[in-house]
Amino acid sequence: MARIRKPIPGVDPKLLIKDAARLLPDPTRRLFLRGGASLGALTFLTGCDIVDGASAEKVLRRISEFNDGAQAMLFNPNKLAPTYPESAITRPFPFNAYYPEDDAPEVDAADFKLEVGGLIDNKEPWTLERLYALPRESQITRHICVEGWSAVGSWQGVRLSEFLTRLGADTRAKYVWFQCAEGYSTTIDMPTALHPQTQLTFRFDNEILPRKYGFPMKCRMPTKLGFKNPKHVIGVHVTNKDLGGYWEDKGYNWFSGL
Ligand SMILES: Nc1nc2c(c(=O)[nH]1)N[C@H]1C(S)=C(S)[C@@H](COP(=O)(O)O)O[C@H]1N2
Ligand SMILES: [Mo]
Repeated sequence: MARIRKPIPGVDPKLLIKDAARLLPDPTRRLFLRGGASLGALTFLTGCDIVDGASAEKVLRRISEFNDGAQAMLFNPNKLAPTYPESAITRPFPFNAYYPEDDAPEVDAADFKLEVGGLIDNKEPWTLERLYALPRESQITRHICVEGWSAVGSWQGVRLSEFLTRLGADTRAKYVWFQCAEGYSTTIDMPTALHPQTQLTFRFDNEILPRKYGFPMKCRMPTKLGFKNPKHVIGVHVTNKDLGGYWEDKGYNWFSGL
């Protein structure tokens, strides 16, 4: 998120968010403000990337067309995020991290083991071979970065809820914490962990997840902003304690739902 402070020509993000909130009908307005009112959330609501003054105006126009109720559902943890056709996939898909692409961690597949811990029955680490044998699903969804860009990608993996079942996880616990190879981390709420589109992802665009996109696995959740989608996952912990995360510890909105 190094680009977070990059100005968008002709756009004051604070004013845009304020104007958008004013145009939103209740209860969407309340949910928008409570959910951390961000450019990312506006992108998600309207499907427009905010890159200049013209696109910001388009966002406000779209927002003013909203009607009560329908959009409020976007903030509901049980609601599905929109899915897209293959033709909508953004190519090339952007890379983003708190470091340049060349510094993405190199994880050795042969001796990799996913550590699992916390409130679970089966604590045996998982080899990639075992993970790859899990039932697989595919999704084409929009990834939205809080910096104001978004992109549609294609991801394949196992539902996180299915994986948690295999672990014998206590799903009454509050959180799932993800630990990443290069020191990144994030904590998500259990309702998001159990959401049907939350995926432990091994493939991008039907190919083994490339290094830059998070080899050997990431957690994909289209109902959360990009920074809540950890790449290079090496550990999954079920916990009642909020263990924070790389950006959360720097003050980013914890929930960051859309
Ligand atoms: N391990 C790790 N995961 C991460 C990050 C990171 O720096 N390290 N950055 C996050 C942010 S801010 C974004 S927008 C997405 C970018 O994912 P992409 O490179 O597949 O576009 O990864 C998220 N997950
Ligand atoms: Mo991001």
